[in-house]
Amino acid sequence: MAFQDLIDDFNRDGYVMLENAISPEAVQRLCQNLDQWTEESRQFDGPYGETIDHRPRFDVQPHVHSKDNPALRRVASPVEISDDFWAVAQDNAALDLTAAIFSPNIKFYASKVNSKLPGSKTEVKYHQDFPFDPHTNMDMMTVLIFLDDVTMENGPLQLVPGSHKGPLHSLWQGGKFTGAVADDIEQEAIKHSVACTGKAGDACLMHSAVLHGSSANLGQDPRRLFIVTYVAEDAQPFVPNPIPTIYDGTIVRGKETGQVRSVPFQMDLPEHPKTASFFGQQEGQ
Ligand SMILES: O=C(O)CCC(=O)C(=O)O
Repeated sequence: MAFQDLIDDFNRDGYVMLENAISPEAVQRLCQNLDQWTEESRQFDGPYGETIDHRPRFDVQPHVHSKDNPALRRVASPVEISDDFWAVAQDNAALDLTAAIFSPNIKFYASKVNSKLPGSKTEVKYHQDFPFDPHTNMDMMTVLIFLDDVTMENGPLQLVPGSHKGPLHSLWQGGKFTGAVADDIEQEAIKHSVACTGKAGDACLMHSAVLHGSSANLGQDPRRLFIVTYVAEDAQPFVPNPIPTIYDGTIVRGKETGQVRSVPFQMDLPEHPKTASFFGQQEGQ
């Protein structure tokens, strides 16, 4: 598809699929790192490791993860512990497309791996990313790089096309920060969702206001994503980064302008996570 068609699709739908966003060699390198981390996870029976804000870097699925059935579900800021991940975050075709869509000046904000191993039961309740990470403007892109083929069986990302043009939904329910939208909004979202499937190396570029979630991996193969958040250089954060990293703010395309650009919006402020990842918040911990 021509570059301009990808941009037009993104502007209409709030997301676009990009084939071969990273090379097969890069996929292989990232998977080797991840295979090693998954092996290591067998030694632990709960979240472990440490990020720069002293929360666990590695998160496992409660009641499922064990030595014999590793269910590593999240690696926070893998770019800090693997040069392979940092190299991909700084240079990939989805980043080029992000720069073409939002601004020639783009900074790196955060990264994570979401891993759904077969039988792991990991699922993601519906939410928008922006209310977790509000910035002065909404030019924030979540790039989900597929490290495995993503099929209808292994728990693909499900998203609502066009929802980036709609309201910002609260992630607070009944006075508690749940990191998820209300049940009625989720039920409606499920009815209008499309699944993002594709080959290892492809990427889904998703606007930070798109409503999305995903269900458990019911297949026999893993579904692992390297998820990178990029923001326009003139978007300044309102809250501390929920996945803090030494690389936050690194200019990955273009240059620093020292500008701030603001757009009007209203939303509930998020609660900073206390658990290893937002999975804990969604589970009410
Ligand atoms: O892993 C997925 O399917 C969705 C990821 C996501 O929404 C998140 O981590 O915020």
